[in-house]
Amino acid sequence: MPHTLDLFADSTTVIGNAADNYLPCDGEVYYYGKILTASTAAQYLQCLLQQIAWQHDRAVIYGREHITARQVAWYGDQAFSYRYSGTEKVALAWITPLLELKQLVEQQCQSQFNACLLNLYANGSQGMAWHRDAETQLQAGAAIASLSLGAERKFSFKHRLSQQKVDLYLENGSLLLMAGATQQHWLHRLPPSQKISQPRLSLTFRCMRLD
Ligand SMILES: O=C(O)CCC(=O)C(=O)O
Ligand SMILES: [Mn+2]
Repeated sequence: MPHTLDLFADSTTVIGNAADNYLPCDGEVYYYGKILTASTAAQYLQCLLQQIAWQHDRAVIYGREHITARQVAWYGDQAFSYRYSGTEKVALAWITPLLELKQLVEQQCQSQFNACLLNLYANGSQGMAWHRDAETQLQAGAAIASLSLGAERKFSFKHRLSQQKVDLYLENGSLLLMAGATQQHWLHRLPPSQKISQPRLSLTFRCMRLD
């Protein structure tokens, strides 16, 4: 039996508040803060470390294949194929803890998602370079919600034209929503930090096109 944490029965969630748009123009980024208590976040972190089918990612950069230090996993409503950075993944079927977290995230940000890309960074030496999530297989303009578990990490945005930067910190158990024209106009990254020795896991809930 998969281990499940009954989120809604024991009031372990916190209602976030995402009043402010962190971006000054050309997109919308809402930070809800912590939507899970520390103990619920810790339980989900342990549960997902064990139950997710983690794999090192392959990326083709300037024609050469690299194996990324971080590990990833791809789940969805159906066997969605997702191609990015020269690699292709086929979505696995949801497992119970992921569906619980999806339900919570959907409730918080009043949006529906049909897939989730998970990233696991073993420590601060691992991160993600500047990029945007604008693949044609994603529903154009659909929001992406990112739930963070584990070590707090800096997250940065950079405007593609003006190069203006916006930084924020993603706390353990927190939710971030990227919406509107964000992916069109802004890049984002998870910068490395040698000071961080603990793991962090992100669940990025997405909307794949159905055609
Ligand atoms: O780990 C994060 O918070 C960022 C992940 C991300 O940008 C992505 O999966 O596209
Ligand atoms: Mn991204």
